[in-house]
Amino acid sequence: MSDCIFCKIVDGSIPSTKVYEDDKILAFKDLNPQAPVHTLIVPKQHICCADQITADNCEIVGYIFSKIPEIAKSLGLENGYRIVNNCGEDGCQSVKHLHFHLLGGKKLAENMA
Ligand code: D5M
Repeated sequence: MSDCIFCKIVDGSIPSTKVYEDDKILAFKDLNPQAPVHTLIVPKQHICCADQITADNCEIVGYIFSKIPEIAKSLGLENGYRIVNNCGEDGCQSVKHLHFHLLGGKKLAENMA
């Protein structure tokens, strides 16, 4: 999508600090980190949000989760981490391209809401 900033990060027209990339997904450092390690993991294909995951496009979600242990290990998150997805208005999703926050590097707060 031409006006999507994460599509632009995927195509390289907006710079990012990449931590993992393959033909299907990209992981890069969040611009506004909420923890010592804060990485975003996105599918290269544009899916707007978790609410738009269907039987036809859900394979990429399993693929992302299959790569998270490797990405987490590369970031030194041996002691655990949190994966967060914000969806839609009430979920405070600010970038309308499906992404998973990978947070860690400290004991995270218990309160999720
Ligand atoms: O999270 C969207 C996240 O995306 C938020 O934590 C900031 C981050 N962000 C926004 N623009 C950039 C760029 N250009 N590089 C890296 N990180 C970025 P949400 O779940 O939608 O609230």
